[in-house]
Amino acid sequence: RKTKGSTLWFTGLSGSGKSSVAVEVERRLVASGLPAYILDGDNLRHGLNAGLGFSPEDRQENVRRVAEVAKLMADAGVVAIVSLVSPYREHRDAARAGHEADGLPFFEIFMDTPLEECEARDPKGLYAKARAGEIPEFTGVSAPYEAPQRPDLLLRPSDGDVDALATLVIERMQRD
Ligand code: GGZ
Repeated sequence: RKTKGSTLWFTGLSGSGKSSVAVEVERRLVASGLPAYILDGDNLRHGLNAGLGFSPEDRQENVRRVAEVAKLMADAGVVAIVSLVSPYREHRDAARAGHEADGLPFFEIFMDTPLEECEARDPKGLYAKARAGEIPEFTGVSAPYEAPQRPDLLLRPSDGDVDALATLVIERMQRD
């Protein structure tokens, strides 16, 4: 393989901080001359994944499509930075297996922010709506989140602010 692309796969609850860290990692990689691009679940659901809901089947298809796009980007030499709740272990493992089959580096990064903290932050008011029964199958409230058992990197709020977490991600990436 001639390129130096790879996939950084952020998984975690809504409001766990995946996107904030992803944005900072993207900014630093691009500043250092490495092409990087964020694939964010919430954004992609307006375009590529419009029409998909939050049933287990639709989430599987969501994760599958994003994994395929990430593979294409990594193959083209880009660092694909995926930010998806991706709550099912089986679906994330399939994303990893697809990358490994093509010889593309894949890092599973678990934003291990406790539900209570995500819910206290509730930046979009989604947890309040979910608790009120207005959003069915909401991850952490009425749908499962299966935590990674062996993530390539585990990030907790106690590890620091967005800058500190981005540093840990880039260090982990450069270690391989
Ligand atoms: C989880 C939901 C749901 C339900 C809407 N469950 O904080 P956000 O708003 O921006 O991130 C969440 C996003 C999750 O989409 P993903 O494509 O990442 O999910 S998955 O990987 O599971 O397919 C949240 C919003 O969409 N959202 N309804 N029911 N998150």
